[in-house]
Amino acid sequence: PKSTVLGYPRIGPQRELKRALEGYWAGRIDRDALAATGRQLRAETWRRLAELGLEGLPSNTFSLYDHVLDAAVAVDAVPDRFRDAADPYFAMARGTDDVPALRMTKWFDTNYHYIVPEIGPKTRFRPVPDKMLDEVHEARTLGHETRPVLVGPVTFLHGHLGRLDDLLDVYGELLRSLADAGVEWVQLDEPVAVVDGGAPAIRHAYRRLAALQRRPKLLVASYFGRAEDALPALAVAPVDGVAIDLTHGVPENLQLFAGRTIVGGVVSGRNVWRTDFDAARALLAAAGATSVSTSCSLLHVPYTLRGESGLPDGLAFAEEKVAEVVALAALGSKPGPLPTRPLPTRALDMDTRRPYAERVAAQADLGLPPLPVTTIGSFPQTGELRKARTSLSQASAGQSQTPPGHGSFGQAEYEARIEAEIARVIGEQEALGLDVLVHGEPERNDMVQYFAEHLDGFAVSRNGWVQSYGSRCTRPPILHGDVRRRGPITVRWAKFAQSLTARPVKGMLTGPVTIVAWSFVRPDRALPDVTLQVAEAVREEVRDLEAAGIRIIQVDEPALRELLPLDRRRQEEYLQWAVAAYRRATGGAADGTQIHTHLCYSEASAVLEAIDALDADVTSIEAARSGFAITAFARGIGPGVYDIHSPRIPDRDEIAGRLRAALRVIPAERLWVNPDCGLKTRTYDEVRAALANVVAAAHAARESLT
Ligand code: THG
Ligand code: ZN
Repeated sequence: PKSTVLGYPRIGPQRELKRALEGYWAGRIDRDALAATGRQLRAETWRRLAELGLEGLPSNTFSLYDHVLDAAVAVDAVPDRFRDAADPYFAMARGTDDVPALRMTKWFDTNYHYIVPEIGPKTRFRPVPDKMLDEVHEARTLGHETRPVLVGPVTFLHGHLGRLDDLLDVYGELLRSLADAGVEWVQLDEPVAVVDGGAPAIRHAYRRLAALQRRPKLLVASYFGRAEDALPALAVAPVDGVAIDLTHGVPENLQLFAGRTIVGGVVSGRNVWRTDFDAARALLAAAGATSVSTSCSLLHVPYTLRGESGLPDGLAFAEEKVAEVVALAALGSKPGPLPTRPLPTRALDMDTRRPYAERVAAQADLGLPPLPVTTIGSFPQTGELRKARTSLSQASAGQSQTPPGHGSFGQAEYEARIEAEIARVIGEQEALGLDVLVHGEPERNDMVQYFAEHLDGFAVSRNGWVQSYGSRCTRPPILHGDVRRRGPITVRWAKFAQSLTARPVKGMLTGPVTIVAWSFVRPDRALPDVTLQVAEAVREEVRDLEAAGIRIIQVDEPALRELLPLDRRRQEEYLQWAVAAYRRATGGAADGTQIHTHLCYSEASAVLEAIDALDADVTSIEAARSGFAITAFARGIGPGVYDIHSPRIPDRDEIAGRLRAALRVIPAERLWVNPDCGLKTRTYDEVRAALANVVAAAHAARESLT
């Protein structure tokens, strides 16, 4: 069979695109220089894929910010308010001083975030094939024929299906332009095919597109699950091929495509582990695959293992996965037993704390005022701190470029700097008049990676960056063994922070589900098992924080929604073990210890009951979209009073208005006052001004209570 991949990373092996983007946004380089970086990255990607022996090279998988935003541009779904901006593309992605950005949300169940196209009854679609055509010609100049990749119309519209026919007119014109340019195949990505209920729209869309007179061959790609329900709908349309994610098993009705191209996605684009070739060949045989591919785009994995050391055996990043695809294509398929997923080996028992009312009584001596004001945990990370951390990790890895005393330094000096920063953050919060303080997390690079670095069973890469959104990346840890806590992780800093103030300092931990969700888990491990192991480590940390005198402990689960299976039939089972893991982590806390949790980006409505079942004493959440849904909880609630994702400073009256609205539905004794997320991506000037207004609004609201 032939070999291909559904997509490739684009941030650059050394994050060249990140640097260029941030340089352009800061005015250090111009649009042409940014475009040149993009061109170099595309050329290098095609060169490397061809060199590795891959046959079907994709194009239009590069993006300056996001491929869904690119699709919006390709159909001219640009809201009028952005058209006059100096750079409409980045105005939509990031906003300007005058216009807020388009909404951003998670791409299915991944840690990638896309820009949500704004589509209304008046949106006028128009074909703008320029970027796709430019990439096709650019590749051709370099000697490569490519298969352009575009988000499919049904996935693109997600929820605005009333506009499907208008959009299909424009997709038809885009396809005609590609055919005119001599493109043989085009790939339309329809991950929505794995979500229930998409089948009728898919049937309609692909009947129309496949019936076009002048078009390239159509390859429809579904991924992130089993497309069982959508396959019959696709099969009735004469599309030329399907790409199927076989890492979720072989759909029984795939034989509907016999005689057409079937691209078998057997090399996982979602983890960093080598493929089991015997299992992959059995899947290819069972699927009747005519080509070998990755399960989804390789966007979700780092570039290469070259340059890494100290990682466990058995890994494959994007380049190594391409080599696997090529090797599997050469070997062909072979009937054999199909792989099965491991089942959890532990029985689930649900930790139960004493009833909330009894905990409230035991926590009364915290002496909190009504409407207590707090923050979510992180404070701005200054450039100096980042440099100090890099410098320390280089020194400790023995590869510092400079001798001690010349820019790099040792553990003691690093710790002194962190303590100085904590003292500053505590001082700021006391001056502002916050009620529950935080230490600000200056010692943490990332809320998941930091814990992974302090737990056995995890490995962290040196350069394994994965794009999270725009120029922002994370380095997901690799969970390869049994998880165990080597010793206290956060206690030293929490205790130091608490020693500086009479007000309570909140201990800050990342929850077990989030640590697992944002790591690459070895595929032969059952997720519930590893998550419970992480929960055990968090539980030990909770116990040690309590012993050190910390009375309020926040255990965040921003990724609770993310691991929710797209397949509805498997959701209940997931929520059971996810909640059990959280309660294992927090259920050992004394009645007098106040447990907080925080969730962000989560479309909370889908997991509302589970959030309630976490049984935290206080839950803070992004309010704009989901905050008021949690008013049903009979415990403490902190609906975010302003959006930290924007540099805009909320004024006092605006916050006071939100508090009045909250007080209409939440009893005063259960309402908390906080921003809607951590402050690490903001500046100190912004944070000081915003929090001063938050405190003023809370004080005014407090007075109105009496
Ligand atoms: N950590 C992890 N995953 C996440 C988040 C996180 N997923 C969801 C959400 N938060 C994504 N948001 C961000 C926000 C900021 C950054 C990354 C993801 C960020 N990254 C630094 C950068 O790209 O410059 C690098 C940070 C580092 O040194 O590790 O600022 O918070 N795991
Ligand atoms: Zn958040």
